[in-house]
Amino acid sequence: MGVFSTPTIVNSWNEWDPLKHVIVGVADGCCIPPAEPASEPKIPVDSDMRGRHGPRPPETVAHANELLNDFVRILEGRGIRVDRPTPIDFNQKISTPDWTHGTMFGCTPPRDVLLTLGSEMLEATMSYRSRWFEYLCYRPLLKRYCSEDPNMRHEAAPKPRLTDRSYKPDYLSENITIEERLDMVARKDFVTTEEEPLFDAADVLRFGKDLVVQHGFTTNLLGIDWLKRHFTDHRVHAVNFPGDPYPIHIDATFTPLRPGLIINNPERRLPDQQRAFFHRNDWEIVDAAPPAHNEPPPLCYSSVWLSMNVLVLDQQTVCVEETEVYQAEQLDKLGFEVIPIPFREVYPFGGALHCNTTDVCREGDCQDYFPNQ
Ligand code: DAV
Repeated sequence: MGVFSTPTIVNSWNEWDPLKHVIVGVADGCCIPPAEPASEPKIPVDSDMRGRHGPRPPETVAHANELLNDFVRILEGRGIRVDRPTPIDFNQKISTPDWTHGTMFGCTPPRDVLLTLGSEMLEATMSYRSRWFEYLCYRPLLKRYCSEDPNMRHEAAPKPRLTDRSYKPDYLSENITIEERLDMVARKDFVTTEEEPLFDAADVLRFGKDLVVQHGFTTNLLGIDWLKRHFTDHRVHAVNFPGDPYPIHIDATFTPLRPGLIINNPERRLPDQQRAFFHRNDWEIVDAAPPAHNEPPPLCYSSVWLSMNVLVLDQQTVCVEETEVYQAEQLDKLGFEVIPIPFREVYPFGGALHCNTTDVCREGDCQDYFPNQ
């Protein structure tokens, strides 16, 4: 697998320059982990996942893998090199000195774990206990990139302890109505505390010199502060989206498509004050088209807004889930060639096309898209 003529160069500064090399997840052995403080508020009370944990049904794993493999072939057909992580046995108990947890999760969404910026690939702290060891699945690739690209920087953010002090004890979904939760989220009252830096890589969007980071359930202010201190040549901007009752990962909420153009989930609008920063730099923020489905597929954590979790291949070309016809139509009108990708049955494994990939290399260098700070 992989296009062998593509040499290993780790280089990616944004979400839209021509994609050359990418990691695509693998569904093998993916589990529904037991409940934990961080995941509890995200799983709706009436979800089919409540009270259920352990390996996902094998036929769903096989189907997800087929769709992932088909997606890989489409990317390779366009000359993009694709690498895959190495799954470990996720259906085993894990522990640290502070806690034990019944199972891990999987390695389908590399975007959540790894943040590529320039020649650096950074392992995020993560914020779920079930995902604490997920980085191990990517170590074989990171080791290889490091040996093949002398400029590659393999970094890891400080592993968090994730004791009960990292989560608010009273944040259980049964006790909180959706209205109360929306009010809490608008006040930036999230499930995670400020005990220690926490971030998932999928809360970070890369705009060259500027990084836009969602403050929410999976990334706290100390996590954003850590990113600021780490990426000293960059400007880090915290954003939040009050309409999202479960703000986990920015990539079904705010999707940059090319310089100057972002689609924003109309149910999770960026507040006016934060919008001003984009507007004074000539960025247009348009409402994303509605999802084609009223509900997510069975056993899925994510919302129907995975419709906007698209993978931009270059400034004219974008991969969209094939049933998301309204999103495809909007992107077509915005001037993109839309590549339809059958992927809905992968959603339960941790997301759509952006989640299930992470950049290794895009053409281009670090540019300043926000001269008016
Ligand atoms: O809308 O449920 C999903 C993002 C997954 N990386 C949502 C967010």
